[in-house]
Amino acid sequence: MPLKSTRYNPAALLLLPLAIMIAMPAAARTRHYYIAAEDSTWDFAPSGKNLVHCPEAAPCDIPEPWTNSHSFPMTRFIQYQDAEFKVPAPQPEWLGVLGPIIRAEVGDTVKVHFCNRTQETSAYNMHPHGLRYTKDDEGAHVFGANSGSPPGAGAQVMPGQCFEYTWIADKDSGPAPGEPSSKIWWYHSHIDEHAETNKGLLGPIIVTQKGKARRDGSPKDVDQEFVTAFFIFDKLAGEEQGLMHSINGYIFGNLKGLVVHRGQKVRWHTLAMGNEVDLHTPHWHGKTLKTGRGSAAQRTDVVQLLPGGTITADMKADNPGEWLYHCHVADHIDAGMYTTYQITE
Ligand SMILES: [Cu+2]
Repeated sequence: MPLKSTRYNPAALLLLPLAIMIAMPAAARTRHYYIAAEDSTWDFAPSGKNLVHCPEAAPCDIPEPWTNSHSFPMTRFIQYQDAEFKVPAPQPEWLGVLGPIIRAEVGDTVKVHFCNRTQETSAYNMHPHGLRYTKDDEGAHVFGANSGSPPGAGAQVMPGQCFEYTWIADKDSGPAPGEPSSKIWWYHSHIDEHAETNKGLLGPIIVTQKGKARRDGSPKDVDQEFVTAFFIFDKLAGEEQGLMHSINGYIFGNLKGLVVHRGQKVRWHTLAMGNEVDLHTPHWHGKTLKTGRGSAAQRTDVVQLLPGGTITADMKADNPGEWLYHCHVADHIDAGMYTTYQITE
């Protein structure tokens, strides 16, 4: 019986590199971000209106004491597309006052080129939650109480100066097995932490599970991710008319752009920051959501946040309409901590 030919097929050989590329997880990347701290003015209600709830007849002005008290000086993290910090990077409308979303897939390195471009005399820095860093890249001005060690090199970035932070998205930065495929963390300035976050120096980091990320770092199994931060900014030393009960820096429905299409899988990352009054309970009308995966999954339409905390929940957007999205704490509703999201046909 003749032996079967074992000659190789040249065409198959040509396809081999492609097959290997498809089978292999994407190589770890180094992702560069150019971010500056800058002075700005922020309007928590640019329309001047309550765009969601109008118990009296129109015009639906922002109620007192905030009617004419919703625009204040802020300091914010602004992202640029280039190393010269000339071209600002576009940012989704719904991200509001927050700094840019810093993304990584587990295994990636994040390099943040940070410049303090404020006109003030204060130093600022960038401190990440969740990612791995050395002391120099901690971005926090603290001495070691036990060893007496000094703050790291990136602890103070004076106006006019820059620092390059190197942060690693290692396995422990990514989602655990019972969590969704991407995970949210805070970053913020950390010298006079409360004063600086209250000025607006805060933003999100999203880490996607290894092998589950698109090229831009977003999770492949989700159509749209939203980040919503619940934070009562105190702009007038505790006076009521300076307490901005905001979602991403907007009050009374002025947060716009939370729009998805019917059938999309939507991931909501919720965060809180602030003081003991910043216990928030984001509540979605119109749809329930799922936190966790597999046996850790729970169905809910309200999540519980404390300062510094984060919770991620997934929604199947199959109920078209425009739905209320608000903090469920009674005082916070009165102060305008709400907006709407929309599921289009
Ligand atoms: Cu609240």
